[in-house]
Order: sequence, then structure tokens, then C-alpha cells
Amino acid sequence: TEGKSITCKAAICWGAGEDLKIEEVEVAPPRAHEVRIKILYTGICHTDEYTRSGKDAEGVFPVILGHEGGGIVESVGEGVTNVKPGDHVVPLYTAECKECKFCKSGKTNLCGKVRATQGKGVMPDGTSRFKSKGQDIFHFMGTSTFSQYTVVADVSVVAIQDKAPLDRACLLGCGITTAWGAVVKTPGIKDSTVAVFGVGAIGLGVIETSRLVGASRVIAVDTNPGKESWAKKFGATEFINPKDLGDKRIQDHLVEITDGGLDFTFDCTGNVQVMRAALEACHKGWGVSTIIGVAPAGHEISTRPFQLVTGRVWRGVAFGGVKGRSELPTLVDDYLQGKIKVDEYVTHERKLNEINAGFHDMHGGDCIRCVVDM
Ligand code: NAD
Ligand code: AHE
Ligand code: ZN
Repeated sequence: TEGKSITCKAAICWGAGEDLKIEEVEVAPPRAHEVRIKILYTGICHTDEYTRSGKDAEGVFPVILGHEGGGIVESVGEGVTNVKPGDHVVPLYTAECKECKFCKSGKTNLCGKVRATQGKGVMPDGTSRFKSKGQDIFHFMGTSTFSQYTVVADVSVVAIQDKAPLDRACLLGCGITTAWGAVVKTPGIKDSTVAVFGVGAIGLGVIETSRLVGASRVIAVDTNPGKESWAKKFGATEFINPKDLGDKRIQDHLVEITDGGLDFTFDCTGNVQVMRAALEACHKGWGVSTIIGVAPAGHEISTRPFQLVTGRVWRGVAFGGVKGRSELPTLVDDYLQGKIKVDEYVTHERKLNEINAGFHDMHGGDCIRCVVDM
């Protein structure tokens, strides 16, 4: 049976660097292997701001941003078997088809099924489900959660238990899960030393999870002194503001106070100079540095190759290496059982019509996550 278009409100970014505008959008019914979701809540992640600002090499406009959402399935297209109307769901910007070379490799969470069209801002058949002012509007990260209704591929959504409050569980759609996965999927952190660069939601999650898996020492690094109390609350054993070091480079200071460097470091800033410092703060012979932050288009990392020749490892991870459909329901259970923090990340709450203020909150330095009530 052919569904109908739904008219609702969405925040549209009409051009790079512009504020979002609340507009009426027509959301077409889901086609085969697609799911239409009523989005109830969405977080705002630094990556939404990154694409809005025009720094994303893949950015296309006009677009409906948002990738940290929670909602309820409204309808499904032909052939959809993994979710049904009424299910509480989290959209997944890292799809999991369970059939492609990537999914079957057992080596990565990156799925190949819809990534190419997702990066172009369209559904897998190459078209958009959003129209506003007579114009097609692009999708974002396969999720577009800044709309009261969105359409996603069936491989890009997972059902979670109804008991989980969606105004909190939405945060498992990106930030908290990314940080959790980046740590639990890195072997050897138990009884090791860790440095975390950048104490936003991602950095806090890395701090919390490092302590959870038994790291002996977790050093938080941030240029904002206000982040010290946050870092300590989430389990950091020390806090360092690089601005307090005078002319001394942060990596040199860290190597000095850790008898040769850290076992593990994480970049949670997206700044390529910080990524270099994180690598160079690693211990000779075995230190592993993981890049989580997303750098602006055109920025590149560099270090002396000798840093790697002498045994440091430079790596990176998307969505924490987590396979969303297989793993997110269990993470939601962990949250409900009090094993991982989620509520603690919410510092700001906004209505859809205040979403630009939500973006400004992020620049304030005291915002960990802003949840938008759609
Ligand atoms: P955020 O802005 O809340 O946090 C960044 C923190 O870094 C801030 O506390 C800031 O003060 C600090 N910082 C800035 N410059 C610094 C410097 N030179 N030295 C030390 N600290 C510095 O951002 P967030 O939401 O936590 O996201 C962090 C990064 O992770 C962003 O780049 C985001 O795009 C990226 N991200 C990546 C993934 C992934 O899957 N790889 C997922 C989510 C977010
Ligand atoms: N489009 C950018 C890269 C953006 C990026 O790296 N995104 C992360 C998720 S950030 C979530 O807040 C990611 O998952 N990357 C892997 C992927 O497949 O997109 C660019 O540089 O072109
Ligand atoms: Zn994100």
C-alpha cells in the first residue's frame, strides 16, 4: 500500500555558514528497504556544527543536519523486516547491512552498503525524500534527525527497548557510543596509562570508559580550565591545561611526567596539531594514539616518521568501531542498569525553534550536550 507524504517542521541549513531555518518540509513515504521515523529528540554534535560551518569536504546544501536522534517508527517500505511501526529506534549514521565485504570481515564496523549515496546526501536509490519550498533538500549522514519526520535506510536504524527515555537514549546515536567503543574495542587499556585530549562529550566518554575497563591513570588535557571539574567527575586522575605550561610543549611535559610517555592517547578535538601532540605523547615501542576528532577539509596530520619507526601506532575510529544494529541494544541495557553514564552529559535542553541557540550553546564552553525536543 502506497503511503502518503507527511508535512512537518524541520531545521534546514540552506547554505554553508548560515543559521538553520525552521521550515515546513514534505517527507515522502519510505520506499523499499526504507523506514520513516517520527523523531522526538536529537542531540547536537560538534560534527553537525562542522558541516553547517562549511568545513566538511562532503558538505552539500540545502540540507537537514542531525545524526544523534531518537524516535518512533511511523511506517516502513516494502521488504523491511528489522523494525516495525511503533518501535522505538535510534538512526545509525554507520549502517550495518551484515552482508557486505566490510560487515562480513569481522575487522571493521564500516559498512559499504549505503555509504556512497549517504555521502552525497541522498537515499540509496539516488533521490531525496525531503522537499521544501518546491526544492529537494539533501539528507545528512543517512539520518537527518533535525526533522520531525525523517526517512532512513533499513540498514541504518536499530530498535531499542521502550523503557529507555528517548530524550537521553538519543545520545547513544553518536557521542557516548563513539567514546565507549573507541575504548572497549582497543585491547590492553586495563592497568595502562591514558591521556585524553579534549574534554567534550567524546573526551568525557573516553575518560569514563577508560576507568571502567581499569586504566590505572587517566590524564585529561584541555585548554578550557572549566573542563577540569568535568574531567575529574568522569574519572580523570589528573587534568592539564596546555596553556599553563609556558613554552613547553604538551607532549614533552606528558612524556616527562609518565616516565617516557602514555600507553594510550586519544584525540577528541579534531585539531591536527593536537593529533600530533597526542601521537608524540605516546611511549616509545608500544604507545597507541587513536584519532576520534574530525578535522576541517584541507587539514592534514604530520609527524616525523621516526615516531612510528620507533613503535608508536597512529590509528583512528568512526562511531567507536561499534556495529549499531548488533551492539546498540546492549549498550542501552547498560545505560538502564546504570553501568554507563548518559543523563550526566545533558547540560542544555532546547525546543526545535531554538535550535540555533543550541548551536551557540556549544561554543560557550560549558555545554557538553544539548538535547533538542522536536
Ligand atoms: P566539543 O567541542 O564538545 O569538545 C572538544 C573539546 O576540545 C573542548 O572541551 C575544547 O575546549 C577542547 N579543545 C579545543 N582545542 C584544544 C586544544 N588545542 N588542546 C586541548 N583541548 C582542546 O566536541 P565533541 O562533541 O566532544 O567532539 C569532539 C570531536 O570528535 C569533534 O571533532 C567531533 O566532530 C568528533 N567526533 C567524531 C566521531 C567519530 O565517529 N570519529 C564521533 C563524534 C564526534
Ligand atoms: N565527511 C567528513 C568526515 C566526517 C567524519 O569523519 N565523520 C565520522 C563521524 S563524526 C560523528 O560525529 C565518521 O563516521 N566517519 C566515517 C564515515 O564513513 O563517514 C570528510 O572529511 O569528508
Ligand atoms: Zn556526532
